[in-house]
Amino acid sequence: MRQSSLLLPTLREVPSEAEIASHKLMLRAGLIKQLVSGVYSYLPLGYRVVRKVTQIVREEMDRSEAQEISMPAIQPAELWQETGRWEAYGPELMRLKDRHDRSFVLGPTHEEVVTSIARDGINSYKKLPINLYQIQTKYRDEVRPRFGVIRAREFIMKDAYSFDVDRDGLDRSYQAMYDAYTRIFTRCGMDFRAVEADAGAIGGKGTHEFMALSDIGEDTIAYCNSCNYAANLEKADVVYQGQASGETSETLEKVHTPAIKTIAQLTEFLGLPAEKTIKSLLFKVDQQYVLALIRGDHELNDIKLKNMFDANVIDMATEQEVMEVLGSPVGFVGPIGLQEKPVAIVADQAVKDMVNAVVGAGVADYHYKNITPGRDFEVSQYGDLRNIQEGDPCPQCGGEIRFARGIEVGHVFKLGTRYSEKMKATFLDENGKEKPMIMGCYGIGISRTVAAVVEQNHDENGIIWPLSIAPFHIHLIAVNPKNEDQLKLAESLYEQISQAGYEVLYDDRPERAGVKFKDADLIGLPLRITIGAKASDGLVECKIRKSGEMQEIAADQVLDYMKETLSKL
Ligand code: 9G3
Repeated sequence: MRQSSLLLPTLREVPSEAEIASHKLMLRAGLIKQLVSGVYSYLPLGYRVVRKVTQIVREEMDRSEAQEISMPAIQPAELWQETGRWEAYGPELMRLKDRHDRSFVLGPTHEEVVTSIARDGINSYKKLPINLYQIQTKYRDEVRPRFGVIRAREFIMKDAYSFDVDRDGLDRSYQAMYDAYTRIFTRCGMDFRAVEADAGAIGGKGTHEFMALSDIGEDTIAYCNSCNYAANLEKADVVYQGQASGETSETLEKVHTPAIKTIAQLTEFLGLPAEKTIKSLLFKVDQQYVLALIRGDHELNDIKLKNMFDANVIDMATEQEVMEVLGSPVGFVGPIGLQEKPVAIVADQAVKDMVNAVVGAGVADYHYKNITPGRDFEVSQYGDLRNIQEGDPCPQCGGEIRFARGIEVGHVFKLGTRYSEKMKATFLDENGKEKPMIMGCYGIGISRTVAAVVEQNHDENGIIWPLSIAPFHIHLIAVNPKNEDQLKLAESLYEQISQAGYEVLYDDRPERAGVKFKDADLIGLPLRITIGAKASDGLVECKIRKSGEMQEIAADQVLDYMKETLSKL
């Protein structure tokens, strides 16, 4: 491709809302162009990368014997009403009406559509298992799109759905997708981890997220420094290290703590460590109020609290609700004297061993000292309700837990019969008995994968594409196309390299050399071949973008050098 004809609007400056490297670089290198907030066009260079990622995904999905289909983005509301999701989702679900005033959604995902295809197309165990997948645009009206295509309102996803006769079959389908994802992200040159994740509203047991490691990742990964344990912080189990404190319970004492509201103020004021205090946090879990107690030096994990009640919705109570339900101002909430109140009291397992702790007294400006759970108040349920912390023991091997941040680029779920039951997608088993199909669903963010690879592969000058998904393999630069020797050698090399089957971007623009080199570093193709003043001696300069390594090569050695060098990238 001649760069003089390529639509490649590189930018020197980027809009201020571009905060992270990949967003800035994808705009500056002319890969994407924002239409409106959270909605992007992929320009030629960017779309070549999307196509490469898509091709890798397609190859590995086909290798796992999944069957590619294409489902509509426009989905009738009736389908979403069958599964109850029409009502369950709020403004994030993009809805529209057609000319007959009928309601539709723009598909954020395709469980309903694919289950309706399975329901109508499969009725015998002989046709199972089957895995249907598509690579298609999804629509989710994110409240705050950010980070470029990483959190966009329209994005490209590969979504796959497996259908099996039983749980063992689902486990096999799930493993096949898990292995395919491992191959896909490896081939994309990504540094990733598969982490245990919370099944969320989807329900079902067992789900993993594939995380691209990155400091700008929105998710926190808890991993073990000794074994292969890795889990999303939402999910990571805390090992209960119950040990009696050995202290004797002192007499309860009400202390005046004027305007002392936070744990920090409390520990300072009373000269006590945070692990001698208890936080009392009021939540609304579905329709009931729950007071969650947690040690002062721990963080409450609201996903674990939601799962303790198998609830759909969980929200922190407002200050007003705290006053209404508990009759206590925020900052002085405590578990004492709530027997008559409409609230369930639960606690993290670490609270069980506490003796002579400090809690809010339930009235402004007072706390209780020498609280002992079980003596001074009842807890209806103890459980693992806190976030794991760095240094905690690994739940798998007892090693030490460390944190990393990640960008979720893939997610594999065991759905079970959540959709097939609601939509009556059944099959007849070998005894002619009607059963719901057992489903799994599997997503990869194609556009998000491109951005994650850029996050992991760039320097101060620009992008450094892994060879496998680079928009072109070679950047061929004629320093001065007006010079006869340079032009002749450049044109002949362009011809030869293209003939040899490499993808070449040939910078034939009448620009200054400095501009060409800056653009080449920004665009980040793996190998740059420069035709300059030494063309008359038949010499060219080769630069490997990743290492910066430069070498002078005789023009007639270029093809051999390329074969050798590219195979090692
Ligand atoms: C919605 C909206 C947003 C959503 C969903 C539904 C996420 C929704 C979860 C999934 C699960 C899997 C198949 C591919 C892999 C992920 N955001 N999810 O269901 F209506 Cl507005 O999409 N789907």
